Amino acid sequence: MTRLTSEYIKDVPTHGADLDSTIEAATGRKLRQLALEAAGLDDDTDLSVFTAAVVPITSGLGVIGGFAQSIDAILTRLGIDSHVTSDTDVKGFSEATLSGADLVFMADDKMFVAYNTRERKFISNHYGTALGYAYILCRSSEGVRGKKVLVIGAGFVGSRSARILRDYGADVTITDIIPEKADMVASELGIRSEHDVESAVSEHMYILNAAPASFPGSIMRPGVIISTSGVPHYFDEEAWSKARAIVHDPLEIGTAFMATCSAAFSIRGEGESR
Ligand code: PYL
Repeated sequence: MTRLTSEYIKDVPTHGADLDSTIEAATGRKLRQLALEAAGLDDDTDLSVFTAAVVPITSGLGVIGGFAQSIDAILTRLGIDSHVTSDTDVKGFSEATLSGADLVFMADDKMFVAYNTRERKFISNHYGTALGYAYILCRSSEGVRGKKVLVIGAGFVGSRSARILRDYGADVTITDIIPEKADMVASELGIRSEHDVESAVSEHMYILNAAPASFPGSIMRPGVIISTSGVPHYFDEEAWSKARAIVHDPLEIGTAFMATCSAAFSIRGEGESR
């Protein structure tokens, strides 16, 4: 997992409308609606009944400037009553729980979770990101059932995305710069693996990129749809002109799907941590 930087997330608190217009152009829906749908919740679900606390965590490489504030802005955009705790780490977590927060968001260098204090279950950013980018790809292509879909990256997010897309009925191929990783996930999920990344990109119209990859537009097919969580993130001019949609953001999509899936534990009364 690539560690974000303050520079990379500096626009998150204010870029909501821009991100929504990109997502709406690709899927016909805004982010909040997609995140509710994917969590099995009605479009008119009132998330303002949930309070959330975001706890800055100083362990490891420490706090990322603006990270907690970005999460807070994303949750507020969803309609959740959110705040950043005044303390960090364990003291911050105790402040969150004593304040009665329903959802606690916190991230160290290894994991970012949304913990539902009512149900004692959590949703990881790996899962929220995998679900978010897979669902956006699915909605961007009027469904992926029976369609050839390429997943680039066989790490936490890529392997979970591949499973979700397979379960949506897609004909999934997975690839990774370490071929053995792709082979292992392919064998576990009963999907295909491809060792030649460039050849795989040139053969697919639907791509979920979960790696810090950047591939030239010259190998892409016109009209390709790319749902890409990978950071760093770069596509050349030819890629932008050829693609029907390239959906990316460094933090908001994964966080929004974490939030609705975590709230769904309380609303639907079912589901397990993941
Ligand atoms: C959750 C992001 C998505 C991509 N990479 C992940 C990352 O950068 N993780 C590290 C997050 C550290 C946050 C820091 C703070 O400000 O609380 N502990």
